[in-house]
Amino acid sequence: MKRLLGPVAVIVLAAATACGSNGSSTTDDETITLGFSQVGAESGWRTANTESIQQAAEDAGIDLQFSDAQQKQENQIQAIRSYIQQDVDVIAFSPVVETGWDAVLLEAQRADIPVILTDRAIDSDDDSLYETFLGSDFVEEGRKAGEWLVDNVEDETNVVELQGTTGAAPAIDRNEGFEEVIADRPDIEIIDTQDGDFTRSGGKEVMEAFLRSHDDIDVVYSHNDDMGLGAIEAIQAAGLEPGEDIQIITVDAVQAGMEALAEGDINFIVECNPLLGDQLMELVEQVAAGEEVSARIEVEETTFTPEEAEAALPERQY
Ligand code: GZL
Repeated sequence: MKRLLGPVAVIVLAAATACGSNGSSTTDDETITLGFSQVGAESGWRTANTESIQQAAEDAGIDLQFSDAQQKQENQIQAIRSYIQQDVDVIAFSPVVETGWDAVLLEAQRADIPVILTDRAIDSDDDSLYETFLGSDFVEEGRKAGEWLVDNVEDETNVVELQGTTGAAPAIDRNEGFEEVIADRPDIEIIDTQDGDFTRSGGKEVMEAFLRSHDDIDVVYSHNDDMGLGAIEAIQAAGLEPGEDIQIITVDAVQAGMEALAEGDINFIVECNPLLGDQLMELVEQVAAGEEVSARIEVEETTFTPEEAEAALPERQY
């Protein structure tokens, strides 16, 4: 279905497809086709995000063309170009890094295909290249992590930071928010920081290197649960007690992270909500109908202590 322009759009029919979504269906011309380029499958958060998007597309009767970029920008650019070729109604994607998108988004604009950013943002001077951003405030997530640390340590504290993928919005912003808060505490110092690529194996390798380089680590600040879980393996292999000898703060609050938090291997988790599917499909329908949408839509999220994780686990959706 091509995008209805302006007031002409009276009723947008989200007709049921002949069978499931993900492009396997033969669809009538009233069905909206969404081209979605996902970052990859690097973490528990990403898996939950993908499942949310796929389920929501099916529920909304939207024909979803889905691609996994395996955390490579060139794969996302290629996927977006293929959606332009297919002349989909809407393109949505989670940009693996913040920069390098203007050219391909200009191609989508020239093809009159609206673009929605989900999860991660881009750094561009031209905000006409996309209709809206749906996701979290990563700087605020970093501040929440810093606030817990400031409230829970009294004296000299050495922090090592497991950063997410270099150039990714959550990595840049979670570092910014955390540093903003600890700046007021000269006794809290980040003694080392390195990219663990948001993966469990990356977190383990970087933590092993940190432990070889430093014998005075007090706290790990990990930009996601998966790298934090890898750090736990490295800390245990070094004969140290995670959560005790070395405290751990992470971001996401996926199932495995929350279980480690409840067990005391992690001390505090800042939630980053991956369940964007339903809101994304509502935006897709509005944008396909030519309706105006807010430029930025942020999702609700909270924080967890071990006790709160224990209580929340039975009801968690991811
Ligand atoms: C955050 C998302 C990040 C998660 C990681 O919205 O982009 O990417 O925090 C994931 O787990 O890999």
